[in-house]
Amino acid sequence: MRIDAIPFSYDFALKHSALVLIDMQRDFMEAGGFGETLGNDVSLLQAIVPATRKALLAWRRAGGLVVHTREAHAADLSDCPAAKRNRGNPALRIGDVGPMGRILVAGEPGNQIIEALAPVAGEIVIDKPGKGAFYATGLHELLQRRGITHLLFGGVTTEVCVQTSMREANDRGYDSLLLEDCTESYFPAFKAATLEMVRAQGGIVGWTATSTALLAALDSTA
Ligand code: C5J
Repeated sequence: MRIDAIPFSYDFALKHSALVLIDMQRDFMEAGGFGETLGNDVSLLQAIVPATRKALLAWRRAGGLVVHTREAHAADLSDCPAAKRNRGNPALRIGDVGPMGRILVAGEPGNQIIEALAPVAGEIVIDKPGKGAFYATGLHELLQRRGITHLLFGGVTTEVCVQTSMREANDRGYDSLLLEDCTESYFPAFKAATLEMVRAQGGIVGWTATSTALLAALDSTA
């Protein structure tokens, strides 16, 4: 299959590819979660839900592998270094009790993926303690076992966990594409800059494309 992408077309075989949705969790997307405790306007992120859902449903229909990640810490915070927990001056820190349970702690209501994008049976869900999806998760080994070589990314936030995961993927040899309208930031300028950074210099990290271009590619082989 071929997607009309920047800086040039992105060729992939569905059976060697995965759609990776980064951290589409209530903690980042909804009021009362981690994103809001950091002072962000979380409503900005809601804009990508319809396009991301459409892409997810089309990818599922085509039979592609789906990976969801959650930024999630153990209840005892043994996987949350002080360098992470003590950053900034948030109203609530990781592990504190908020309106949706303990902030960024695995199993809490706020840590769940939003309903519109909830995983279904057979999809992979990775709990990650860091910003990158490959750090301390076993994701690379899992993808290797399945013969995955190409990753199509969406999720939040563009310049933090999405970009970190794409760079990790690039270092591990995956051809990676970022779906432009399926990723969002609390800072529009950071999203725009990240898209540019990913695809600059001949695609130094990877490709970007719209979800419409992905849907067209999937349709062309249906
Ligand atoms: C952040 C993320 N922004 N998922 N996490 O702390 O991007």
